[in-house]
Amino acid sequence: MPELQVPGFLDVPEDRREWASSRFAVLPMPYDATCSYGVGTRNGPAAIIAASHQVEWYDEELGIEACEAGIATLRAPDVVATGPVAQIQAFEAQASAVVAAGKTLVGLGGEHSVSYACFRALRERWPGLSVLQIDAHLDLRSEYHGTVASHAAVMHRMLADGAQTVQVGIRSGSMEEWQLVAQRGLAVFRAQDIAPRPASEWVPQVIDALPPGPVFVTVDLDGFDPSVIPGTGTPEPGGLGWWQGLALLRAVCAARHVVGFDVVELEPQAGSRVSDFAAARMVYKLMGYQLVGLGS
Ligand SMILES: [Mn+2]
Repeated sequence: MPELQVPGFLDVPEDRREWASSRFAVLPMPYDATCSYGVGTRNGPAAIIAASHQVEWYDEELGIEACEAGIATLRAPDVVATGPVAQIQAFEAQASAVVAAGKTLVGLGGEHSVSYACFRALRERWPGLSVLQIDAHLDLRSEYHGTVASHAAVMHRMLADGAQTVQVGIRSGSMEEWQLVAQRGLAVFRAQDIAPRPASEWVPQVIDALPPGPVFVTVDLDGFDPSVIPGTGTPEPGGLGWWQGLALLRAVCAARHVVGFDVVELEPQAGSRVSDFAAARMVYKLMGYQLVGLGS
């Protein structure tokens, strides 16, 4: 049994955080060594957990307390000093323990490179796993600053492993990344194309672009507009609104078997709890959506 932390996500009482009975397992991944602009996403997981203590347990949209299903929170691992590849492997070992125990993996970042750990653990269990990414950035570089384990290369790694990807909210990428999108015919929903349209129009198109099997949802918080979530390592103007993003997350959980998800790239801002709380709320919304989701 992994080592748990108390208080963990939502600070639920003992009978709702026991390892054996919890449906959800929260894995903090406090790591930001390859970040290129702001640093501080290593503080993201702790900030999300602290903010979650103020999140209302009852979800007025779903009419349930999702935490009744049980939320265990793993103790944040020690960050190893031997480089990004080793660090991601260390997170992967923890994520694999969660998956092997049959729990829904809930990763908290940390820079976006940590999502590869969740992806690997889930894909080992579900070889047909596809990935829905909310992000401002394509993250399709083959490497960045000399390492494949960079936050800017995380989606490239998943593609290289053979996963089908769908990317939403994108508004930044290099020429080479956009060329890769064109060459491979990747499903990319740019922010400027979807932001002005009602979610009822574009959300079904996103879902249709996903294969029918199991899905890993990775949310880089900079996919949302900085007016909603200003505290990210690389903020980009013109992102998704709160309700737009939630509409997509609810729809994917209803239409597909979401086997795990993560929320990454929170960079807590001194003097403001807006981003921390939004991130915590989003994690809990995802738990609720996944719980009531009909996907298989
Ligand atoms: Mn990003």
